[in-house]
Amino acid sequence: MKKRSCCLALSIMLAFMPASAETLISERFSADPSIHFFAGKYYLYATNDQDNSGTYWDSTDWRLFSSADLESWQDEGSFLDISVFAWAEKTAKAWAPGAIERNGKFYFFAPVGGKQIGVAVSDKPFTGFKDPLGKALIETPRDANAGAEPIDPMVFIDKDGQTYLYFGTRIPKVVKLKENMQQLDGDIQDIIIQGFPEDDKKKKYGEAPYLHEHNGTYYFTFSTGWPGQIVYATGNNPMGPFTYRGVVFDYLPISTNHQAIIEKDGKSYFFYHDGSASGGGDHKRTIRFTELQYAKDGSILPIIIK
Ligand code: FUB
Repeated sequence: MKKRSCCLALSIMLAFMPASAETLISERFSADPSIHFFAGKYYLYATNDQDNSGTYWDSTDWRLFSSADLESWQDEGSFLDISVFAWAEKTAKAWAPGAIERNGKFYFFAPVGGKQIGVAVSDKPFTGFKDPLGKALIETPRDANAGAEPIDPMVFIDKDGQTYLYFGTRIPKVVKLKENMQQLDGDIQDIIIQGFPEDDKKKKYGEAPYLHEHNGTYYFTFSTGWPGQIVYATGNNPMGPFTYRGVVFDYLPISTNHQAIIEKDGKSYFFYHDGSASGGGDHKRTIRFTELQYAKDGSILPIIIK
């Protein structure tokens, strides 16, 4: 009875939610947004769908877009090729990346094929990235508890300076990084998410882990699978556990869903991809964003695109 009234309440709430306007970053096919504000400018790192075969996510380089104001966007080109990682297998694909700035250096975390994560570093956010390690930062089965498919790296630096690397398919993983951003600082741990609704078996972790902090609460967002909703869970520690809170962004008519959230000047933005552009689809996605809003109690208002 309780569950039914909860679902009814959600449906009514969704029906009256104002729809959000979206902004398309570029007509060029790209996906898996990783959005940052570096050195006075927004930088968006992406998977390069334009160059894939159209039948799989098989591009081998990453694309970069930039913007001074979130309104006008520049295509900075194919800024990094998977060959920067000399150890990458010949068949390795370049999937959803993550990036971060630390002590004036820019770090790019990249899934290399489905089994490894590499890190590249540069003095500039848009060029010059080199592999300082000469080997994978994370690799399965080399590293204990790296999981079957260590992809979709995302990096978060907490207020106390501690860095956390999130990644993983089907089981979300987290590991602390040392200050040099090139060494793990402890064991890779599974992230515990509690409180998934018992009446919705589709609500589970799939991929696209993302951590952000808002008003002292840690928000862990992710896709529930293939296809997936973007849902969120909250907690008071970046390592978790997190408690399921609800849906942020509903299923898309394509097999993947992948989000990134940035807060700037008191506003929050939700970046995502979809397959709705002309000629688009599962493997030809385009990146868009819209405003993300919170209710007074800190819950995220579900996003419905106009
Ligand atoms: O772009 C390839 C894969 O599709 C990403 O790694 C996943 O997050 C999904 O968006």
